[in-house]
Amino acid sequence: MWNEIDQHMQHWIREAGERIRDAFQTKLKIETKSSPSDLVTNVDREIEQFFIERIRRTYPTHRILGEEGLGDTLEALDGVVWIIDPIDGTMNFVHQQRHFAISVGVFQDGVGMLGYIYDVAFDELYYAQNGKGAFLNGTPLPPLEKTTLDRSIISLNATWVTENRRIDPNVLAPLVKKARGTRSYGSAALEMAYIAAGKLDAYMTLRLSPWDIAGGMVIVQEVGGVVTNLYGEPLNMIEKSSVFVSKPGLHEEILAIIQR
Ligand code: 2AM
Ligand code: CA
Ligand code: CA
Ligand code: CA
Repeated sequence: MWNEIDQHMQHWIREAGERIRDAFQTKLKIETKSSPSDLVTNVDREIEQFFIERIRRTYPTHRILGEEGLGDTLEALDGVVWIIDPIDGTMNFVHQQRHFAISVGVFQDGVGMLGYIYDVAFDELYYAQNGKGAFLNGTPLPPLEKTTLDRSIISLNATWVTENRRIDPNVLAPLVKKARGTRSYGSAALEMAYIAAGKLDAYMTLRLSPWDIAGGMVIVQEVGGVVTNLYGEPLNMIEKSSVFVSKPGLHEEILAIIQR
């Protein structure tokens, strides 16, 4: 069953990517949601609808959780649930026409079975099937090796090291100081894909929704990366949470610093 779903999805996600690239030739309708930095466009909604139509036609018993709310309202994760972020990194999509991704995770009874992150501008499809490995455009991604903070690039949003209402900047400062470098890409999905591919070593953020991380979780775990909240606890795919994704070894080292 998972191989069959994967075959459909490989086609659907590339077709959706083509539609997004075509949309660059049109005028985007841009709106704000919860704040001036929280953007949504007509393309976000159209791409979510694109997946929903195909999933419903092919798998009428499956349920769908999508960021733009065109799917189902879910209270639990029983059965097969598709968790979809049609465009992760909408601000990058609007301002930069790159560094955004389609992110999809397929879960069964709360367990991640398939994960997809499609970097549309670069035509790079990261995907994984639980127990079968992770791939980038068909090439297997090797297992992640242990590393240490002083050899690591960590990804975090600069807002968290300024005064804010979620975390004491003094907690993160020693981390930023000790790391080899820091980055911020503005797409949680791509940041997780980069960890799976070994391009980043850790990623942390204070409040994300299931659709931001569902695809990435399957892909990262498949190569031996660790995905928890900032307290080191497992994530569930039904509520918002902080997120901390890292190579093995480094995960323990960073947790020890931020929990000090
Ligand atoms: P989005 O583009 O799908 O909304 C940006 O740093 C990352 O945080 C993106 O993955 C973005 O996903 C996510 N994000 C979650 N909530 C957000 C919000 N309220 N405003 C902007 N980005 C948000
Ligand atoms: Ca959004
Ligand atoms: Ca998102
Ligand atoms: Ca989105």
